[in-house]
Amino acid sequence: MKTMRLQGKIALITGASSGIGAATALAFAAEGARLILTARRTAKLAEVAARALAHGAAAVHSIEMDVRERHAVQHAIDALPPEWAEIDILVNNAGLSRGLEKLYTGRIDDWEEMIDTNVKGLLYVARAVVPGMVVRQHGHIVTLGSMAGEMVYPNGAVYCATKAAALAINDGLREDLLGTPVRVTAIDPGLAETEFSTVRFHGDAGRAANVYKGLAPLVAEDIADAILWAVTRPDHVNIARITLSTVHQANSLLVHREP
Ligand code: NDP
Ligand code: 8X3
Repeated sequence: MKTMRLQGKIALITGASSGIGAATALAFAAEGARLILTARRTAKLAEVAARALAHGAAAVHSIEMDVRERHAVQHAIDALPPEWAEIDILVNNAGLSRGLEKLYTGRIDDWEEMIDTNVKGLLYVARAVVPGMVVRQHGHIVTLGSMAGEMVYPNGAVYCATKAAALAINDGLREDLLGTPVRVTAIDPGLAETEFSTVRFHGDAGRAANVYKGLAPLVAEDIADAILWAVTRPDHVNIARITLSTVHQANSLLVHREP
């Protein structure tokens, strides 16, 4: 009989309605986790919750949450029912890109949305969840960075800056938690075909599909697999950072496309 490696664990995943967050929910579900799924689109969350239960999740608790809403984030964590309050794993995943333009012509509203979500939202969620982990002397935070945070690509300065910030926040958190058993991991994927590019191009699916043309991109399940691996290492092992990409991508700037 298969060992359920996350049995008895509570995992909170932000951005669980789609892509990497949804795939992580299903990967954790198959290991028997109890899942707190959060995002803004509740209908999509409900679909993921049903699939998670079918995959083996011990229980699912869904919360409508916009990570940009500082007080609502704190309230949602404070108001968790006691049986859900002791979060073992936080996957701080909610994020997005908007636009692909030169910095000097970019839309400032796009910048605000990326910074508010990818940087401030990441901080708000960590600030609400991590104190409980310190009190309980147990926990693991997984931050979704990106290859884009390791090397800037043209027309992506602001998105790349938010992901460089995510990496800095993740590294700083690991330093600040030194002396506790709480673990901190950054996951830095390259190109992965999710709703990411459709969101980036404000719903232009044709333009989004072109991003992955001629290559075999990562899929959300590849990244979920890396996250699951990181959180199932022995308690004394901290995976600091995993960078993963399709074999067709060397870094943010170099991609091989078949004609
Ligand atoms: P998707 O667009 O498929 O999923 C993004 C998720 O984030 C959705 O569930 C969305 O939910 C949620 N989200 C966005 N804004 C907010 C918000 N304000 N409050 C709460 N939730 C929000 O993209 P991915 O799965 O690809 O992206 C997930 C993470 O991975 C992001 O941080 C992204 O930057 C990162 N990443 C993605 C890569 C890729 O190539 N796809 C590569 C490297 C990193 P909802 O809209 O329902 O709120
Ligand atoms: C997502 C990867 O290269 O599309 O962070 O920006 S990329």
